Amino acid sequence: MPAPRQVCIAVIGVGGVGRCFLTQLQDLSARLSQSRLNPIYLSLILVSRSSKLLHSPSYKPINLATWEDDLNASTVSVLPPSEIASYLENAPARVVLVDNTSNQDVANAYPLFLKKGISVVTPNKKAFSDSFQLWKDIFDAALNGQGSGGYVFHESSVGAGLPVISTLKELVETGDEVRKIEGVFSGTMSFLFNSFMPVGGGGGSFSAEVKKAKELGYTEPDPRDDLNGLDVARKLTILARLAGLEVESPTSFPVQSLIPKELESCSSGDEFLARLGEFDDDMEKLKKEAADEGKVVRFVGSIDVAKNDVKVGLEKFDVSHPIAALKGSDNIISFYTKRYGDNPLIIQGAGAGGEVTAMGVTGDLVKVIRLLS
Ligand SMILES: NC(=O)c1ccc[n+]([C@@H]2O[C@H](COP(=O)([O-])OP(=O)(O)OC[C@H]3O[C@@H](n4cnc5c(N)ncnc54)[C@H](OP(=O)(O)O)[C@@H]3O)[C@@H](O)[C@H]2O)c1
Ligand SMILES: *[C@@H]1O[C@H](CO)[C@@H](O)[C@H](O)[C@H]1NC(C)=O
Ligand SMILES: CC(=O)N[C@H]1CO[C@H](CO)[C@@H](O)[C@@H]1O
Repeated sequence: MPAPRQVCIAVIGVGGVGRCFLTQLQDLSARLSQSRLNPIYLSLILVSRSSKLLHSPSYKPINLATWEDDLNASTVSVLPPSEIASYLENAPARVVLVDNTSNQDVANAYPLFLKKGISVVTPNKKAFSDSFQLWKDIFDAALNGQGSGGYVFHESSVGAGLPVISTLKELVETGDEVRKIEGVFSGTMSFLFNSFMPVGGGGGSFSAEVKKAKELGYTEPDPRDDLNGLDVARKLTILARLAGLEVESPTSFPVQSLIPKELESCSSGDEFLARLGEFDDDMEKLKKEAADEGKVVRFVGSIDVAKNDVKVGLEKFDVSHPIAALKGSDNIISFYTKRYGDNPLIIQGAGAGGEVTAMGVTGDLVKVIRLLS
């Protein structure tokens, strides 16, 4: 009978996603340890937020039921990624690091973690959408790349828990020819345009819809962080690279910003919102133009693989197109491939939210545990 196996978990970032993940980890840990044939024991050995860190020099497991109080009571301040890597490297079992931050420094350290045999699972887009060199360094170090280190998975970095990345990888690995990827990749932009120009008419002015989206909590604290298109550009960068294109960075292809030039220098998000109405005429004109053609306006990203063409911005879609029929803040991603022909493979559903994003992370963790066993 094989000895019971142990896997150590470290979690950096305990916001919406991290919190949901730790709840899911409690269930997963109980289920895996109760397997009669093949029990696996998970121990949480490090938890960190931006100001504090909880760990134990003897690798004593952190209690999953009281981690929050224990973290708050900790007097250890946050450690640089290199020191976290040294601590994890000497753990008594294989380690999986869950990065639930949107921090670039943590992302830059992935090659270091991986080389030390530490696996990484994360919803953080930064590592995979920064320079092409960082992308190469990560997959040159990873065991599921060219290297011999830990495994790396990042399903939730595009479309939250939706199986976007795993589907694209499977299409590529099984030899299908991916020709075009197109979709709505931002919950915020989805909500905004589904309200601004619903199929069948209606919808308020653009500035009013942005204010409404902010009040409902669908935007970043400063809505310009959504309207500049960079979040969508990062997701497109990841998918284009997985489809085989060497995209240099999320700013190396055309990205349409919805921030009027004159408002780029506003000193605050509130000042920006107060003045956005001055530019409603431009968006109204676009809306009318689309309506006259029997179309709606949506904020989309697309990748034409053969033409090596990646772009993000506003486009018009016939009211019968699946992108036009999207509801709420849902995402939709269409894969046009040789096998699927004229009818693309379409993935649609919630593309944001703590529970579904954490599901993608937990799913990645299950994959890594299976590979390590
Ligand atoms: N929420 C979603 O629907 C969703 C969907 C897809 C992908 N994502 C991605 O998931 C990630 C997390 O998103 P979020 O909304 O949860 O972000 P968030 O609310 O900003 O939470 C970030 C967490 O990371 C911690 N943190 C930041 N820098 C750190 C550092 N250097 N060391 C240790 N901890 C650090 C923060 O600490 P404090 O607690 O001290 O502030 C916080 O706990 C992001 O990369 C995001 O893009 C989110
Ligand atoms: C822990 O600290 C955070 C941030 O300071 C706070 O938001 C949270 O409510 C605290 N949690 C507990 C259980 O005390
Ligand atoms: C992906 C993820 O886990 N994101 C969460 C990380 O933690 C912060 C809070 O500190 C949440 O707001 C995020 O949703």
